[in-house]
Amino acid sequence: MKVTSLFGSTALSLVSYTTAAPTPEYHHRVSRALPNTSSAYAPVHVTCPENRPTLRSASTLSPEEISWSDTRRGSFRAMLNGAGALKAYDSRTQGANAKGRLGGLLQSTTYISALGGGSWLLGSVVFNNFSSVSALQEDFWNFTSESIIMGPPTMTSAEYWGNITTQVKAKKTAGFITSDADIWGRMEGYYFFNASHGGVNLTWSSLTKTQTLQGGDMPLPLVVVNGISFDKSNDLPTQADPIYEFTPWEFGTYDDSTYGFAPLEYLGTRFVNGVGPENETCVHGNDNAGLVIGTSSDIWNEGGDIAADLHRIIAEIPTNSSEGALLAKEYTTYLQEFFKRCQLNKLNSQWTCSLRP
Ligand SMILES: *[C@@H]1O[C@H](CO)[C@@H](O)[C@H](O)[C@H]1NC(C)=O
Ligand SMILES: *[C@@H]1O[C@H](CO)[C@@H](O)[C@H](O)[C@H]1NC(C)=O
Ligand SMILES: *[C@@H]1O[C@H](CO)[C@@H](O)[C@H](O)[C@H]1NC(C)=O
Ligand SMILES: *[C@@H]1O[C@H](CO)[C@@H](O)[C@H](O)[C@H]1NC(C)=O
Ligand SMILES: *[C@@H]1O[C@H](CO)[C@@H](O)[C@H](O)[C@H]1NC(C)=O
Ligand SMILES: *[C@@H]1O[C@H](CO)[C@@H](O)[C@H](O)[C@H]1NC(C)=O
Ligand SMILES: *[C@@H]1O[C@H](CO)[C@@H](O)[C@H](O)[C@H]1NC(C)=O
Ligand SMILES: CC(=O)N[C@H]1CO[C@H](CO)[C@@H](O)[C@@H]1O
Repeated sequence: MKVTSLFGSTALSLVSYTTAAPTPEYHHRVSRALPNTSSAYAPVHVTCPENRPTLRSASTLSPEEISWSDTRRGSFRAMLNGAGALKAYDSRTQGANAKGRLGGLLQSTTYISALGGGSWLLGSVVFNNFSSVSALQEDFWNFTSESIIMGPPTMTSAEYWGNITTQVKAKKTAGFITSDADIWGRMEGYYFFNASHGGVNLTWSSLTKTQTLQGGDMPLPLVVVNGISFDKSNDLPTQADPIYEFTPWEFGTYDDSTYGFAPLEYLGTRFVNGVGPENETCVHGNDNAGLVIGTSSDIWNEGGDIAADLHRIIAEIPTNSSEGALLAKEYTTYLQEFFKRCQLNKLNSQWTCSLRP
């Protein structure tokens, strides 16, 4: 069972460059906030932007990423684990800049990627305006509750589950696929995003609208997801299974099976030959930040069945969570659905995709 350990699986890696971007001055206790997209958890159909969203082949970096990378430079690579490591590498941590210490490595890093519990840490840091781990420890994190199932100490379990259920139900009612990852991601939202309603209206793509990312004042956060086909969802992923990634701009994979990326802000839009059709709307708000980290940490297949476990545990909570339990049971994985509904024509590299129900 993974639910009782908040950092059940943690993987975090940094890719650094030799020439550090200038380290900006950080204050530990500034108000942390982000612009966001929709006000509720449910994605919405919107008029597509003038430049209709398109899928792209994975043969190059995204144009946005190429231009962003000009804001930070350099060339070495490190693989590290956890908040302790992050803290030690952060020039804002007291004592981290002393002789022989590693403070500043984080500030000179270009990419920071995370999987599973590592993505909770990464999400918490970047969605609180690239707060330092020290600031989060002082001002926000509180992992004293008995388990993540009971909710943070600032709310009752009934309020926690009532709100999560309402949010996920709104998405389902709006006609979108929901799964255990939605519930799981909402749970994490209340622990890791210092925003109202557990950051219900934070989208991963909204990072691109922050001054901190635009100005190159933080590394590019990448969330990695191990894919596995639905019929093997109770097994561990193998080397043959694809690895997907969320960047602030895109979602996709370099894996041969797909080898392409979709614009994250419009995830869920139907694409025909790689473009959102002229006569159709675009889906907006499907890249909820909690859902992104919930997807990365949706690892219940390691010796169990996340939906069944969640269903059982939620049912044991002394609150009216029967609806939450029902929602958790519907464990269609949305990534699965996404790629089940995507067809790549290998001859012309054109895709037809849909994430709509
Ligand atoms: C984000 O952090 C930067 C650096 O500390 C600060 O200048 C900025 O005001 C913060 N933004 C918000 C919205 O708190
Ligand atoms: C985001 O959600 C919070 C809480 O519901 C709300 O106060 C805020 O206005 C929302 N922001 C936008 C832009 O909808
Ligand atoms: C969390 O939000 C509260 C209230 O806005 C603020 O006082 C606190 O500094 C925030 N914590 C962090 C780490 O940003
Ligand atoms: C966490 O919450 C509990 C219960 O409200 C409180 O007693 C404790 O002091 C808090 N811990 C931190 C580190 O804020
Ligand atoms: C839970 O939802 C209720 C109703 O929308 C709201 O009043 C309350 O503030 C929410 N609680 C949290 C902690 O977001
Ligand atoms: C858009 O036009 C295409 C081609 O005419 C058609 O197949 C499709 O059903 C239309 N979609 C909608 C939502 O009307
Ligand atoms: C609990 O949820 C169920 C399912 O929505 C509902 O029918 C029932 O009225 C709720 N019970 C209470 C006490 O709120
Ligand atoms: C403050 C901010 O950047 N809000 C944005 C939220 O997302 C919508 C849709 O992309 C934008 O139009 C807003 O500018």
